[in-house]
Amino acid sequence: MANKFETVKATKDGLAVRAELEHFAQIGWENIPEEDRDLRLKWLGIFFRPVTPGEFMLRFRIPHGLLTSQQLQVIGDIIDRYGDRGNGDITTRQNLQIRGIKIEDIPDIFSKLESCGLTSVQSGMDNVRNITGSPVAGLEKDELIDTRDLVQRVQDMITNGGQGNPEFTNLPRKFNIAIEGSRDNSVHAEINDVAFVPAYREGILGFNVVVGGFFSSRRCEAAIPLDAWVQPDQQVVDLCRAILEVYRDHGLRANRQKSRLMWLIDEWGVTKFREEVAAKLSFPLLTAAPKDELDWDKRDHLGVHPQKQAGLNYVGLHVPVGRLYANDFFEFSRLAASYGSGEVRLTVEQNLILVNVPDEKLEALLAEPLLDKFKVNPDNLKRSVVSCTGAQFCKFALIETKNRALAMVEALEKELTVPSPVRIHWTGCPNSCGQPQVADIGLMGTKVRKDGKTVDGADVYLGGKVGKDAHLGTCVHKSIPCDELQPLLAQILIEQFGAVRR
Ligand code: SRM
Ligand code: SF4
Repeated sequence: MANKFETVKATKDGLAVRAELEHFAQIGWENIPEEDRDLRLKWLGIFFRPVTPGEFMLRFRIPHGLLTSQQLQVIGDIIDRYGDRGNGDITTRQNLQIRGIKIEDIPDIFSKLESCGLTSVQSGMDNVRNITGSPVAGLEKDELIDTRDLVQRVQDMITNGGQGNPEFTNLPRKFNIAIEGSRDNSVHAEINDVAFVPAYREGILGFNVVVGGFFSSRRCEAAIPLDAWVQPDQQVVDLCRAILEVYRDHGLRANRQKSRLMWLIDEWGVTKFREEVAAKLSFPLLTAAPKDELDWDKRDHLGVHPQKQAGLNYVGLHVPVGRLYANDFFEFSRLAASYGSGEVRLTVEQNLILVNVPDEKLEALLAEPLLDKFKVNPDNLKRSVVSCTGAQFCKFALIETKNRALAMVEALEKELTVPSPVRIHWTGCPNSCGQPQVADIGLMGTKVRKDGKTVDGADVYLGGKVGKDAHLGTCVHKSIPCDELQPLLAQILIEQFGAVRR
């Protein structure tokens, strides 16, 4: 028996609402048929927010997290019209979401986005999410493969160059792809449905492929080897297409809790899955290289770093919990254009990197007032805090996250000196958008009974390892009331991360 979402998709493809946008803009959000408003609009990246009805969220696709100064200006202009209600978040998939959006403005917004090469198509529901890559691709001398072009080509295949592609708008569930070209696993390959990691096979540099990684409230799994190696060219695009076709045509659809790719791999076994995928390719799918080249620990890319291009630098700026306002977009746009090459990069840690800054402009850049807010060298706890959206805008949230995450690290920093960065990830519910399982300390929102009342609480995850030999952390403390978290976190920081009391 098909679940509700399958029926919605079978009745009318999600992309079909594009033809109705002008009409929706005229009738207003209250009068849009519910299935279109709450579900199908997500195929265009337009998310109805029950927490702020009438103020939609727009989720872009920013492949590889690459943005231009012009695009930042356009995004700032879009949210500026909503005053205090407009803001933007850098997401844990190196992407941007903006808020406050009125449905009547969507036709105008979409034409503005198109004019600067941005799209939000197929960014929600049963589609492939933003495709991630190393945020310093093309900039560092130790890079193995510059994946920027590949990521764009995979996105173009999936979205038909941003125009929308009905071939891949009815997957059984969401789908995550990452292509790593660096040595530090900056993309968290292990938590993607498909990830490409650099590997030499018989002296040729290409990618080993891992499949089936995902988080959900029901189950969390790290990706497993497909036992496949591909060249860093059209083979990557073709393999993504083949995997998506197999998943689309054979993925499990009856139970939405069991429809991510790993459930199909479980049912078939990875050998059969591989055979079905290989059968769709026009080239022989080679077995994996014996080892991959992920041999660094993960970096946070904050601070000033010389690029491989002599005399140029990238400058990583810390964006507390990824939150930006219109003026921040304008300012980043200005800094990127006047100090760099007009390009910025987003990271899965929800930060932003200015690139191609000449040595002689560094001093003036570092003296810019904006860098008081977005620091190049924040304290060790603050610099590594990541948070999902939480209760401010997300109806699934069991707790507020972003403000709480910042307040907590500020309180802990007053209490402790921490010798090196500790990655603390907050997520407002078991959907795990804030990836607590990859953190040094992960906090997952929950509700807890305390003194006869229901209060905000968190489950505490420890042991997540990222970069080389990545593995997922596990829940070690359950249902801690949020007002009891600070002493517990302080104790963990002292015992496991070398913190000392001030
Ligand atoms: Fe997520 C659903 C926000 C990354 C697992 N996620 C949602 C929704 C759309 C729910 C909703 O409609 O309210 C959230 C939107 C709230 C809002 O208003 O912002 C939401 N997810 C986010 C973001 C914005 C968190 C952030 O603050 O950075 C991230 C956007 C990524 C992007 O740019 O596309 C985000 N979500 C993730 C990740 C992390 C990742 O991809 O590395 C995960 C876990 C990895 C995974 O998917 O395997 C994740 N989100 C989920 C799930 C659980 C999926 C499942 O298979 O059950 C849901 C719920 C669902 O899909 O039914 C969900
Ligand atoms: Fe919302 Fe839960 Fe995802 Fe946080 S983890 S954004 S609360 S769905």
